[in-house]
Amino acid sequence: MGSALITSRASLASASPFSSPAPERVLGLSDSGPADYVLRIAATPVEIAPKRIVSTITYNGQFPGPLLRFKEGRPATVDIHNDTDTPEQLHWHGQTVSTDVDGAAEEGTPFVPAHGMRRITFTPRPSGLRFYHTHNRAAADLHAGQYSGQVGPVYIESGNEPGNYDREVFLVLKEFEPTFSQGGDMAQDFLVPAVVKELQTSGESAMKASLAKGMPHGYEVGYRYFTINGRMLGHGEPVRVKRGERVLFHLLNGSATEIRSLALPGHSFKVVALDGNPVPRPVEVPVLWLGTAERISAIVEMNHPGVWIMGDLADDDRGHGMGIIVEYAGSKGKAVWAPPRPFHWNYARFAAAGAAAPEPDEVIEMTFAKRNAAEHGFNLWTINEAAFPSGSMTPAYHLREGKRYRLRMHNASDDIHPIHLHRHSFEITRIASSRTTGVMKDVVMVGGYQEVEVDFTANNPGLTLFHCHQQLHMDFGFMTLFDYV
Ligand SMILES: [Cu+2]
Repeated sequence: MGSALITSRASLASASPFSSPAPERVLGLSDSGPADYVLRIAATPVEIAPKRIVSTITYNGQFPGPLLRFKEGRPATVDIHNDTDTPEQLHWHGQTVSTDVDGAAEEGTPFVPAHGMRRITFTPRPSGLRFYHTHNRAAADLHAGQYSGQVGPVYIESGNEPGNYDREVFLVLKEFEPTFSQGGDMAQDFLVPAVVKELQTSGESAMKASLAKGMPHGYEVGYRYFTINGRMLGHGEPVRVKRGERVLFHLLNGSATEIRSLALPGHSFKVVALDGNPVPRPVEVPVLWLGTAERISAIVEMNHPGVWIMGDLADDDRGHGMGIIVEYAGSKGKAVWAPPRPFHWNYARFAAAGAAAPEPDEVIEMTFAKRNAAEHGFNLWTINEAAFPSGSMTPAYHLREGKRYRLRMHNASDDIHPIHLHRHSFEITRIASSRTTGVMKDVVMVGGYQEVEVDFTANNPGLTLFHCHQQLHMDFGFMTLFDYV
């Protein structure tokens, strides 16, 4: 089941024995009728390769969870059943829903009780590639939260889909069997180098002081198995293509902690949407990079026949499964990998040329910092010196409805942080020293010792969670709450 590529609407309805009737049959407006979708959270085995079976918590007994298609603006009802012993939160990532539905305890969303259920009704928006995942805190429990298999794609149709393509392929990237290590993570340098000296000095001196006191490096998470659509490289159905076909890949990084890359030898990706939102300038790139929870929709013109590995640039991760075979009709043989030319990832490539974003009503300065191994061996993360208190949930920032806010983010650590804002989309307005406009997202990677600015309009009242999407970071302080006055 987990190996099936979800490529058509017809396969969706039959994807799981637990699937509800097709959306056409119900409007989702009544409390008593059948739901548009039924999701069931339970511990299940997932076969990631022949005879290699992992145990994890999934949606509807499959990994990834079923693709849910909605129509933008048309109310939908979803029944969420929880067959586990742990109360759960199901977060509708990237949608502008209410706090009651969003799926974050910090915003006050009720839990789906253990061995219980919740019915929710909401109006799906905005259109494009979204997803759903658990929003539970995992802390030191590597079976909980996003370390589990609770991830599934959402596509919200607007009738105005970007790009010109022959068919769609949804791919969910995900690792299994996490373990802790204490070696310190290797810095990744795929972003445009734009280090701010003061941030680097402050981050490096804090780390040096900690190590000088005899502290070890804080825990990091590594994985044993790597999969695309729940199958290790070479063990799932290949993406079967024909010469001349234009395939629209919808990619989702469903990792708890990892940044992923993807290349397809001899081909390039024309990026048409980031986090589900059409980009002003769809340009071709040789590599895609996705921070935790980021999505990319990209068209590949199939003009280089063969049997290829579409895989992660990291040999070790690809060697342990992070890839999928792309096979042309009529081609045979062993799948081939070749690394792409060196390339820096920069959201600004896809931005509108020459325009400037409107000035915000208010600028909010945020500095991110790491306290090495400060919390029982885990790194503690702070925003403006404050770690999010898991006990109390006092909002740190107060917004006025209708105003435009600019978050000026300064990263005083060497880690890349995929920063996420709930229930709103934001516009990237500055990366390092370059102003940008028109790129709308809900997650943005802020590079080590780098600066990024994003603007958003306060147009969805209620508590709004802001956090790093790296599970280990969000669980240990890297969160804050906005509220509306
Ligand atoms: Cu982070």
